[in-house]
Amino acid sequence: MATEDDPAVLRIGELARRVAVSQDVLRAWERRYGLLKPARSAAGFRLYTGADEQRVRRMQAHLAGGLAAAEAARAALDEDDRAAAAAAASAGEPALGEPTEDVAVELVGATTGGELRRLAQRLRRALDELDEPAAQQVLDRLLADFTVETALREVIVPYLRELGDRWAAGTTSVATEHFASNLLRTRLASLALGWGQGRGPIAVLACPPGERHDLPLLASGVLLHRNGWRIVYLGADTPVAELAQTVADKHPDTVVLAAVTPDRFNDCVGDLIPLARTAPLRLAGAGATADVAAAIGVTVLAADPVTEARRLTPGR
Ligand code: B12
Repeated sequence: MATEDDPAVLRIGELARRVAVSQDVLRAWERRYGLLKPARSAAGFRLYTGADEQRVRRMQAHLAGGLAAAEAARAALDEDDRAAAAAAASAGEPALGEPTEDVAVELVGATTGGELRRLAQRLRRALDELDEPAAQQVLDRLLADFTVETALREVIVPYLRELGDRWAAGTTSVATEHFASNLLRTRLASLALGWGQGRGPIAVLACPPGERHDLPLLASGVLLHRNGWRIVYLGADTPVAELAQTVADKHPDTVVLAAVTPDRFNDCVGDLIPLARTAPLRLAGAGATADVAAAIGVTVLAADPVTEARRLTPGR
């Protein structure tokens, strides 16, 4: 925590001079985007650290690279989160999502990696206990302190995978799995409000017939919208003819079809081949194997939703 006596600590005037950004703009970036969270002196003055200065410089670099202010701030904050998580990992902390003792979690809680791990464990416990208010509280905190990208990659996706493993091993109930996936789905859907707005490229997102796992697709939509895309979301179990009609109506810049098993794609490969000739179709999810993609004549988004949302976005 920065204190006024520390010679490395900066007041707002000094920070503004160093980065050549006005004090008003620095305060606006703090208020609007949470880019800075300065400590306060006894007299209430904002106190900044070298890390704050670096974050402002990264935001400026992203602005210079053409990102809108909100996206530039998010990118700068995300880089901070990742650097802190990497530092925590190289300091020997256990992987995120691993169940750990509360005491150990408290000891590393001062670091960003420790904070993420503590939130992951609290989320797991709340969901296991079917405790909706506690789970929402953890998610509130997670989304206030970290970007959606970090929350998804470091906490929510690892949790879902671990939940699936426990379900397959018979060590968690179907009730817990349904409760958890419905709660997370509702929360992700709330981040999707308004994702059809804007002037960006259009993405149509769907799962093939019979596929009900739409959580990663929903997450991808949220991330794509944060990168400037407009989303047309058809979601789970979409008939190919309906998808084709939507493509004809909306003229999307990309169409992503996601499934957990290749069978879902194989079952409709005959309908997907003609669609792939007229639409910018891509496959995603664990079911999007190289074989199935080759049979349809399309490419695969093989990485995680955070990485693929960035790769798909023009100019990123
Ligand atoms: C939640 C859940 C459900 C929920 C889905 C709710 C919803 N609306 O999505 C419900 C209850 C409906 C469900 C049902 C079933 N499920 Co289920 N489910 C899960 C669970 C726990 C989480 C799924 C999830 O969201 N994962 C998070 C994603 C992000 O992780 P991921 O799939 O590993 O994806 C990675 C990449 O592939 C990529 N990716 C994935 N999708 C996309 C999309 C885009 C656009 C991009 C860019 C990237 C990307 O990013 C991820 C990170 O790298 C998984 C466990 C697991 N390991 O995932 C089981 C799991 C997928 N389910 C499984 C099974 C067996 C079923 C059922 C058959 C169970 C049954 N007997 O009824 C049914 C099938 C329903 C159907 N017809 O589709 C198995 C599948 C095994 C297999 N390969 O065949 C799993 C793996 C559980 C297990 N360990 O056995 N399930």
